[in-house]
Amino acid sequence: MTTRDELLIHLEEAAGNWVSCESLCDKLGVSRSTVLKHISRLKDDGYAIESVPDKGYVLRESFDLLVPRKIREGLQTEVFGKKDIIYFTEIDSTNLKAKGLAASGAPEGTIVISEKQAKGRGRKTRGWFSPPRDGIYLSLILRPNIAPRSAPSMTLLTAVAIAETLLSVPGLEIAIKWPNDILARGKKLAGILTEMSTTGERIDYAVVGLGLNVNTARFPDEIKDRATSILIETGQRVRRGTLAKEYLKWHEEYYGVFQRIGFEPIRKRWKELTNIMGQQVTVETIDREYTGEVQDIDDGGALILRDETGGYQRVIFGDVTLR
Ligand code: BTX
Repeated sequence: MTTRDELLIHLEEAAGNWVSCESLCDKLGVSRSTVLKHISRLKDDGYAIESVPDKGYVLRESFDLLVPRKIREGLQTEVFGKKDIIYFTEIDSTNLKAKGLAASGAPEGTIVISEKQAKGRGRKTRGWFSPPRDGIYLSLILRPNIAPRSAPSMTLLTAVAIAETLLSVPGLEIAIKWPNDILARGKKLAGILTEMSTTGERIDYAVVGLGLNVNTARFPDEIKDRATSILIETGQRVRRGTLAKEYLKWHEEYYGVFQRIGFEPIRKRWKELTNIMGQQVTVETIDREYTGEVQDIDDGGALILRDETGGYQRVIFGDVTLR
């Protein structure tokens, strides 16, 4: 963890009490000037830190952060988030970090979370707009005992977990869009990026990244017509920590169902939560375009389309547009 992040965590753990500069120097093993430099940068970045000579520093307690303590408090899971929670105020991409940790043996249930991403990633070479402290940028390490061909089901399972989480937000109407989006009034509220490493017929690890727009008030021009947030949809700010914990709970629950029973109950729930069943769609994949009516999703999470000739097409990956 960086000194800056450790410093913020110490302030947060003081739970609204003053922390002296000396105790921060001791805890972090750094000089007074280093502490002053980091405090000043954190303040510039919008962290609600007050400083008073003789007393030291205090982080306003109501400040909504995703620090490990806030995630652990009242977290209703057995494994997810119960082991390591790797926290950053700033990172390039939580998925990249999680992949590195998974490759060096981090256990299932480890999460990487950041207040901001400088290079948040979407699918292919796309980016994910990740402004500081407005959204949830969280990557979860999984080690599922499934064949790589069933990997898309991990994304669909995650979409169901996010949808269940969001159903509890008053005034929010959501739908799942195959394969990796959650929409509100047709705009993208959340996205999922599943990445994995395989050896032959085995998945070594999967990293499931969630980007959820919570309190984002504005989006860049290029995406403002297609993106939305809970704040924009409901007019209400929501505490990100509460949502992140709910999400981990739902995700672990469905992951358990998946391991005990299989994909079928998740497939059933997914179909209830999507708005694309029976719709005419175009799906753009890397090498071609499919058009047809959405008939189903299969037991591996692939989309089943019926084209104009009455033939069926199975699509594993792509971008869906409603026609
Ligand atoms: P995607 O490829 O389906 O969507 C990416 C597209 O969505 C972008 O090209 C842009 O048009 C639009 N977009 C970008 N940012 C946002 C946003 N904040 N809200 C709505 N639309 C947006 C979706 O990929 C998968 C995104 C996963 C993001 C998480 S965050 C934590 C983890 N770490 C990481 O680097 N990525 C994942």
